[in-house]
Amino acid sequence: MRTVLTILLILLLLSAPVCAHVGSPDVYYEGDAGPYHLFVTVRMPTVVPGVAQIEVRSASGDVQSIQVVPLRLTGPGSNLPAIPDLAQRDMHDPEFFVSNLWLMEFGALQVRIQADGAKGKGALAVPVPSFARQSLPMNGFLRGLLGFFLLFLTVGLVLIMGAVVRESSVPPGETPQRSRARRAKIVMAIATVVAAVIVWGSRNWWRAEATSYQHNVDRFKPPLAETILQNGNRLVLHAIGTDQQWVDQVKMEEVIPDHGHLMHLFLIRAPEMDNMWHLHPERIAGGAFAENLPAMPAGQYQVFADVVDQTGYPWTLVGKIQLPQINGQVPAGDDSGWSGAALPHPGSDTATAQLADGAHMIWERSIFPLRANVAGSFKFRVEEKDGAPAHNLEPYMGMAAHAEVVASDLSVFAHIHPAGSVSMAALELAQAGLKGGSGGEMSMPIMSHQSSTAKTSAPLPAEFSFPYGFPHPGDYRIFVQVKRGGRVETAVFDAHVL
Ligand SMILES: [Cu+2]
Repeated sequence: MRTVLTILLILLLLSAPVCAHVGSPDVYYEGDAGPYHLFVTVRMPTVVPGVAQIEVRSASGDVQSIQVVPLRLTGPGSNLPAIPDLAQRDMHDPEFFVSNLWLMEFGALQVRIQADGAKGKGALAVPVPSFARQSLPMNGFLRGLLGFFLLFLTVGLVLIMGAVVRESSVPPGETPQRSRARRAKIVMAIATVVAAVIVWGSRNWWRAEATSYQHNVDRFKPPLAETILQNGNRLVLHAIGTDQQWVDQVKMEEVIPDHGHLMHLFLIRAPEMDNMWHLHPERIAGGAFAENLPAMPAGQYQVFADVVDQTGYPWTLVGKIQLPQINGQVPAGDDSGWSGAALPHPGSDTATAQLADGAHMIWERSIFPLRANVAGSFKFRVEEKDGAPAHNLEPYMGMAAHAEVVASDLSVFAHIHPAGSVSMAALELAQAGLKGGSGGEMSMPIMSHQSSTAKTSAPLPAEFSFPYGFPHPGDYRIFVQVKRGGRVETAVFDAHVL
């Protein structure tokens, strides 16, 4: 029996399709667990419950052991971690630790990581949005095999019942009495009906399970951003949930601020991607969001709107809008925009982008070519016109830089930061939980929400990096945004990923 189960399990695993892409599910994070600087990658399972792979790389050589445990980010259970798992240390690469964790639940989870080594203990928590990307289809062979077993067991049950009634009390060598044979037929008829009812009930149970699972898959798909233009330049955005449970649970009235704003709205002219706006609409009555658009050219725009719900789950609302030429203001405050060259032909890679005043941003690419699903630290450097490191970088919405990674076919949109692909609001919740929980110091990746008042602080280094991995091969455009001399500037890079 165990071998059959093993075969079934292997078949189930093999039947998982390689990937159907919805965004960028894996989580990349870089931060401090007490005295240890760690790079964390959480490879998310395709289905939930499923096994996530946690990869931890230590920047220094003094981490002896890594322990990991998943738990809810907020609400019941969020401060009651189970006994953590010890991650495996790589034999050939002692700074690299791997662990496989079962994620049992949908929604906002976190993975707590405890590092132990020469400098004592340290902990960090990585928020993880847990969702299933699809229902796994059953392959034909497994279907046939299970069908065969179903028939075999059902027919076997009926025949055995008949044989028991007919022959169990017949001495060896004698034929069963006719009355027993008749009774056996009746019992077999009853057994057939009972077996049919059980099979029918099981089929309904299976279907109900499959439907409720599919419902969970649909519930976590990106919700729709319905946008309308009013009075010539006012954009009003409504979140449209197609799933009733989503509508009941995720309330736009209750979304929490993420690096200083309730919503980060990105408008990208598609398919050219020659215009990109990063705006911050205000919430208005009824859970809608609205903002007066800046001056922008007419065209078809792709809408990506980032919000974080009250449980700490990050949602990207997705939509489209056809806009006429907008005669608005220049973007102000934390709002920013970029206009430039359209997407180049597929396969293009760029490593230098122009900024204002002859300055430029350089992508210090050490890896050629870029490969999908490989975690890396993408380093960027800002240089003045004369090549000297820029000395006037300041925090933009509390961080050294923001980047938006967009696949040329719009199948991927990721808003990332030097701390990684995690939502900053969710990260703050995870940190708060860590402080109230088992302890461990953590550095604060957000310097300050009051980016506009940060002018008095010392300038930021001219170099910064983003931990990230592209989710699938293809062409990507990366918008890297920094604040320099009081002005938000956007550098645009194109990347071809194998
Ligand atoms: Cu950002």
